[in-house]
Amino acid sequence: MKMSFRWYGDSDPVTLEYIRQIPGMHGIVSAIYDVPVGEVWPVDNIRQIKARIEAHGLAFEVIESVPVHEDIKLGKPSRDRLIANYQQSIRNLAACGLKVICYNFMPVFDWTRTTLAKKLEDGSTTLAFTTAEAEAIDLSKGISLPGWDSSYKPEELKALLDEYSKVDEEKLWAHLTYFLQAIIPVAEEVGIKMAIHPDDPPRPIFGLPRIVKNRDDLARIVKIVDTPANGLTLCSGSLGAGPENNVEALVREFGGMGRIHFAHLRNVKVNAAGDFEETAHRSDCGSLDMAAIVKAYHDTGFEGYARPDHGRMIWGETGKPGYGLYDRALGAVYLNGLWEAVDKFGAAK
Ligand code: DNO
Repeated sequence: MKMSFRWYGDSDPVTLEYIRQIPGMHGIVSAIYDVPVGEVWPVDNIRQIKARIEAHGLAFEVIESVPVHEDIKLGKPSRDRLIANYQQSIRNLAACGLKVICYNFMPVFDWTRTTLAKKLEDGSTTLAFTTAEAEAIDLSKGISLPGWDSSYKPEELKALLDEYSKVDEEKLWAHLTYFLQAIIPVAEEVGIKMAIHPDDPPRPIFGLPRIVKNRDDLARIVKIVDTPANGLTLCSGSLGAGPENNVEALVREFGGMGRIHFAHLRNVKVNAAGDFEETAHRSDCGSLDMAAIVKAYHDTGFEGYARPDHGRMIWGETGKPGYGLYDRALGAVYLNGLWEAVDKFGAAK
């Protein structure tokens, strides 16, 4: 398991200098943030960020994310040009030594929370989601959410939602299939592993279709193009917020098939209705047994990349919700500790 840390580039208050001081840190997960969605990522930009990261003694082998343009998800005629650009970005990233590309296929909204700073008993704050609050959001007034790299103006959002009103789940599956059939052969040829991120939360929101929610969706995806280059980012927190999902079992099934290339490891406290708040990484803080999940990775011989996912805000830190330094660093050290313990004392017979 290669422990990694997400870094948002120069605008990130968490610096590479700090990240390299976290024990057991292998590398950085990042992206090119100044190329518009749908355009090709130039080799020069990739080389520059890679050189900066490597100058800090860290590897740069994972991209999160190369975003998928909405026209591809909508299946519009313009998708062929956009897919050709995506293929070229894959080639350029491979030429610079990148190994894994994380992406998602969520219409319009990436990860969604209804509260960014819910106060916990210990005084820390965390991200949370309730369906009741999500349903109360009036999309006609526009919306700005933390997962977005850019927020839409109300009229743009309305136009996009209108277009999606004609796309049901099966259409979205067809559009994902078209995309994967075009990009996976390119990824395979140049030695890149694609890793789709699950929907977060793992259910339809705002009436939009979502198709990466549970075991059956993941099983269907890996079959669309049945080759290791068509793989998964297994996000314990996203899938774990679906009461029907057993994350440990998912790791055993898809890790056992060699299809998990990137592990997002975080804990959530979730109720039977799927409302949840994010917690510290330790098992006793949330609903997920993180030790069992890490052991499942170990048992399946996982050699891919992992990162502590969101953290709470602790010790007075301010910054990008979910992406402060302290709680994520604690998470990384805890997860590496679990791994070391399983490795030395708990390996499967
Ligand atoms: C949230 C992240 C997601 C993820 C994308 C992948 O914190 O895990 O935004 O980066 O869904 O494309």
